[in-house]
Amino acid sequence: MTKAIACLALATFLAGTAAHAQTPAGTDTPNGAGAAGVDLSTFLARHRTRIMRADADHDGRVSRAEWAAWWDARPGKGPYDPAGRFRAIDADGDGFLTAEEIDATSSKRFARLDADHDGRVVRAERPCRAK
Ligand SMILES: [Ca+2]
Ligand SMILES: [Ca+2]
Repeated sequence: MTKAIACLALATFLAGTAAHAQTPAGTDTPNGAGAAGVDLSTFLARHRTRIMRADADHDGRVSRAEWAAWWDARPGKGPYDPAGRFRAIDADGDGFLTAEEIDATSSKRFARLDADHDGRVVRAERPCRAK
């Protein structure tokens, strides 16, 4: 179950970056979707940038209301469970997502995905693409 949710979240994330890069799905790209994989700093920066797009008032953190409004405006594109995703990232439970909290969550995910611990996550290590 946990893996399925992570898989969905990752698929959503990858779909977002693929669309952003304007490359066809499944094409190897220099920005990390291909065989070379992504390193931790790229992975963190990408997640942080993506989540911080919801920061409507540009105060450097994403409130629960900003998060909800962001995904409400994009039906079908958000995480499987936006409210649950918010709670998962909001480590101190103050109702705001900070860059530090986003990075901490992304670091844990990176560590889980990096099966051979070489510091890069390659396509074969991504749960939805390993078949
Ligand atoms: Ca904000
Ligand atoms: Ca917080």
